[in-house]
Amino acid sequence: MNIIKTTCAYCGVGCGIDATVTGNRGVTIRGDPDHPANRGRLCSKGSHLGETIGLEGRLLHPQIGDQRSDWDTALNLVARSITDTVAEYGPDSVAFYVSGQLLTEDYYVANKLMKGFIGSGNIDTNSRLCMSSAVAAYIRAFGEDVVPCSYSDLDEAELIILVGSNTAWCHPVVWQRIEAARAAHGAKIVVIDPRRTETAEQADLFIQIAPDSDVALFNSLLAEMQVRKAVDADFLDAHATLPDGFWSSLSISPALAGIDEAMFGALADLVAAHPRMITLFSQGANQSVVGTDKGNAIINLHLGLGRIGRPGMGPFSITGQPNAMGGREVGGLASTLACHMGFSEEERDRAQHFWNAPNMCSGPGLKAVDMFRAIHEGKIKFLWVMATNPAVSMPDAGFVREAMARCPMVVVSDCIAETDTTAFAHVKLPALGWSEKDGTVTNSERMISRQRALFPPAGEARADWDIIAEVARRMGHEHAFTWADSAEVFDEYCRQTASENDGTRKLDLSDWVGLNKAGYDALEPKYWGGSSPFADWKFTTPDHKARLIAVTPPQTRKADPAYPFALNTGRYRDQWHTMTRTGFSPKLSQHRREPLLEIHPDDAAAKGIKDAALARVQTPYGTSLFRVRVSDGQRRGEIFVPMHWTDQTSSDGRTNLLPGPHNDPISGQPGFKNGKAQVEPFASDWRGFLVCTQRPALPSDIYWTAVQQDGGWLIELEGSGSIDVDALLPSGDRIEAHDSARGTRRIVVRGTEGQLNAAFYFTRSGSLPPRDWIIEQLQGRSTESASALLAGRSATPQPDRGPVICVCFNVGGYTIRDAIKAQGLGSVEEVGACLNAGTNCGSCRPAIAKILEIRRKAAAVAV
Ligand SMILES: Nc1nc2c(c(=O)[nH]1)N[C@H]1C(S)=C(S)[C@@H](COP(=O)(O)OP(=O)(O)OC[C@H]3O[C@@H](n4cnc5c(=O)[nH]c(N)nc54)[C@H](O)[C@@H]3O)O[C@H]1N2
Ligand SMILES: Nc1nc2c(c(=O)[nH]1)N[C@H]1C(S)=C(S)[C@@H](COP(=O)(O)OP(=O)(O)OC[C@H]3O[C@@H](n4cnc5c(=O)[nH]c(N)nc54)[C@H](O)[C@@H]3O)O[C@H]1N2
Ligand code: SF4
Ligand SMILES: [Mo]
Repeated sequence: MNIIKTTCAYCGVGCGIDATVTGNRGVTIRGDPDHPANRGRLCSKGSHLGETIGLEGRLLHPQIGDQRSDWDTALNLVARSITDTVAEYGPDSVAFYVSGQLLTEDYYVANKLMKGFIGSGNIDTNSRLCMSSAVAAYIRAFGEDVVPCSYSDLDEAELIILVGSNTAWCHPVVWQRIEAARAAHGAKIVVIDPRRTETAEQADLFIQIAPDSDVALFNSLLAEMQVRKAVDADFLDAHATLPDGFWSSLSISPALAGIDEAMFGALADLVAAHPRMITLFSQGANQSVVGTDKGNAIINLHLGLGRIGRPGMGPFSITGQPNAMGGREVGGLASTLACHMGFSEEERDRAQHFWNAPNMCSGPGLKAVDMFRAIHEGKIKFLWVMATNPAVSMPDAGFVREAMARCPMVVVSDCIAETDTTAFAHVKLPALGWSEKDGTVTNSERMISRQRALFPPAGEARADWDIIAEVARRMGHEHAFTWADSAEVFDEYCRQTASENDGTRKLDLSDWVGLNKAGYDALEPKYWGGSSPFADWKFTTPDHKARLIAVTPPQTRKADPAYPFALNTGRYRDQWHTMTRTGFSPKLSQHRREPLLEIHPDDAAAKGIKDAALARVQTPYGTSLFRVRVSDGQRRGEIFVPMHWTDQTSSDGRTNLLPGPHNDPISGQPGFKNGKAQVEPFASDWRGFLVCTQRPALPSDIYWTAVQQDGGWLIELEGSGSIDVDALLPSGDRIEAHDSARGTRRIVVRGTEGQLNAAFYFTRSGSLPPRDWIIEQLQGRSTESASALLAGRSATPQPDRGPVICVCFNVGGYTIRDAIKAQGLGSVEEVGACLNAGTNCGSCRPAIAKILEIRRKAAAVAV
């Protein structure tokens, strides 16, 4: 069998994959044992990539309006539209909104076209929403956007502090590496998060801080270290500069972070005792109106203790998307020019010479939130969206939709035909997806790896870089946009990083220059900047010293009685962003089937909100509906909802109608994690669900969510009054049961060969059957009797396995609980040996550990 080495489509861990093509769009996926980022491991999302690469839902040919078009017509239209818009309104009336899910080659070509040939800085990326605060913090501290660590530092660390990172869910393979460091040499794990996440549950110390109080906490830690005489004065003297009055600007004030002295003392003891300390930070730090300050407060602590540039230590911003870093390197942020250069005259001249550019931009462009505001105001008249779904993922998404609806020309390059964003496109361009595209990505630790094509293009899809280059040539830039393949684009990009560099920028890819196609195809994963780019303690500032930055905790927000809750948002373990790919995987859609509103029991009680009922969340920007999960993992006064559901997957569960456009004044990154909101119970008088092989059109006047399951769909329904069942059900042999006392109605529809086509369960006051068994009946020919199908339970009694914990082996929580009890299992390994659960990708290991813990506590109480 022919193994193709490639890199995972999803997160910034950047796991290597050994893919074996097994036929027409069939593939076996294994972790690449030789890839340094994962050494053979893959999480649930990576393991199930094979389920997401079918042609279902793909955009297969260019489209203009609702009509199928051909490439020539579509590309000419896009090129002419840009040229005409620039001619009439100037270069800044045109904008590209791109993505960390593009390859480096795509990004390079888009950036070159906008900044050197259209002549505007208006290219920004969804990485603005993702880690632009970390970028700004690194630049303030080091003079350049350089991540100073690599994953091997995690292997050597004695203390790993996770700030605003649900690592076990969002970077699972890094999490497994952290756990391995704990197993190998007792590394201590601290989690700092307002929510008790599955990551927090596994921590040695969990600091449940108040939202946005990280600056207060890290300042306090540094001040405390000074009191304890743990500051590294020699390092500071030789390698850092401090602003005047730096030390007196700090205070020890754990109360500001919402934690008590004892908790703070425990944290400070760990910090004092363990020089080999990594602070890994993610969206809880970045997505804040003080995100840049949070980054610098973390970096300050490391610099103050001299904990950087040595094995096992450093302030480590972990990136979200597979190529968020590539975008930062190429210059896909509106705030950088290219290849870690800014907009000084000298740097613009340098880029202009290198590109031989006719229309250099004069300065930075608009950052994402401002870009959509300018579209709304009519200042931007042409928008090209590539590999991102802003109608879902931007804050104040209602406004963003209005902006796109007003924009005279919206072009969207995507792999998927129907997304909430393609709904606004005048022109849709089909892009290659993962498994077809071919190029390079950079992961969180600056490691450049190849993504390789497994299959020929779907339909007429083309590579993003190729699409952009086609448009550029049609705008008259033939000479500057002609490459035979992605290898040539990569070579040009590497040459730009090296051009007039002379050691002024750490980002220097001279080593990769001159690779021919064969060399590029054979490229092995490799770091730029080495595994420790600041091992020499020479930073990219003029004096080569790092800078501590005075940062002060933000003012506490004034209480707003109309919106008394703090609104936090984030991710689920098995869904990726707007579900355009993971949503096709039945396995991945088992873990969370609906978007849940997590709320503290006291708040729920005060509001009259019941577990498993619906609740409405309202902010000054919009309203959404969620299923309630009462959870003591939330702090009082704070709620959490996931970002994933869209108009394609729910009637009202779209989260980003809620957050406002407030962003960090330095980085421009939105504060997605600390909005203000009101929560109210949502009254309904019936609830139901439908499992079906074909998804029907769903009405807009009831609550619904739709996820794919093996063999079909699961659609949850809730509302008031009546429901038009006939519109939801397919034709076929129909069996019905009613119970008017409970207002219960059940309908099963079978096909000509007895196969189950749909089953509908509805109740006004009774309960509904569990979902798993009936979903299983969708697969193949169910031998169950009509009465069993109507009951939603097998005629031969079967144990309820509970919610699926291990998606790889389909093991439910009750099965695990019962096995622990019956067989006295004491560890995740023993559960694995008994049930297989947790032995493949390992993403559910933290959940199994939690069940063990609950069982241990219950046993202790019983004794
Ligand atoms: N399963 C899955 N994995 C993913 C993704 C996905 O969509 N699904 N997306 C990828 C991408 S692009 C990204 S950016 C990463 C994101 O990865 P993470 O940053 O780990 O994920 P989030 O859930 O957005 O947020 C992390 C945590 O920040 C906490 N938080 C909120 N406010 C604060 C605060 O004020 N201080 C602190 N210290 N913490 C706070 C939240 O409660 C949350 O638990 O995940 C990547 N990996
Ligand atoms: N409330 C809230 N909102 C958030 C966040 C949060 O934590 N809370 N997190 C933010 C963060 S960190 C991020 S990164 C964003 C992510 O938000 P988005 O970028 O909007 O999310 P995706 O679903 O990943 O969208 C990627 C799109 O690109 C398409 N695509 C995939 N590969 C390719 C390709 O190769 N070429 C092209 N042309 N298209 C492709 C996919 O089909 C999909 O439509 O969301 C942000 N929004
Ligand atoms: S941790 Fe999971 S999603 Fe991230 S790169 Fe690895 S396999 Fe892919
Ligand atoms: Mo992200």
